[in-house]
Amino acid sequence: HHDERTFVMAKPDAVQRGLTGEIVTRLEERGLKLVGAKFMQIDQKLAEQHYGEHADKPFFDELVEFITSGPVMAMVWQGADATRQVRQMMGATDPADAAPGTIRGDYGLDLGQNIIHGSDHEDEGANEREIELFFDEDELVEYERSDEPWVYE
Ligand code: YYY
Ligand code: MG
Repeated sequence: HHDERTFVMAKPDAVQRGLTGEIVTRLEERGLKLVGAKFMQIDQKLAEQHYGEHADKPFFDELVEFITSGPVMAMVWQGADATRQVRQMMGATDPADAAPGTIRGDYGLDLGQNIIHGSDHEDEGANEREIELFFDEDELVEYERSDEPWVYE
């Protein structure tokens, strides 16, 4: 099925470095479909909710500080196996370990500023939980992209 949705975010470093468009372009060109987008500033509460799974980690405070430090582009992308496919395109969490050709591997050097967030495909339901945290259902758009018959058999 082609309708899996995943949550993606261009982080504050990506916005400041003018990489938002590049991230959108890569996902778009892959054939994934943009179904929601919000340019926004994340507040403390939303940051703590979004990264709740890391609340007891030593890097949590820095992570919250970073993600609230400037605007982000929050997005929902849809497509076959979208969550895992986006994770593959993102590359490893630490850009120093991310393969060239991945978004983090091409644009990042530092673990704390790694350009992009995508829902964890190994965490069942993380995609829908994160989408719900950032978007109301009526902010997501259903439509057919004209090239879908050329992307999917
Ligand atoms: O899902 P992903 O972003 O690839 O990594 P997570 O393990 O969920 O960590 C979230 C976020 O926290 C990561 O993108 C960078 C930051 N971080 C960190 O600053 N230091 C670590 N040792 C691990 C993660
Ligand atoms: Mg994660």
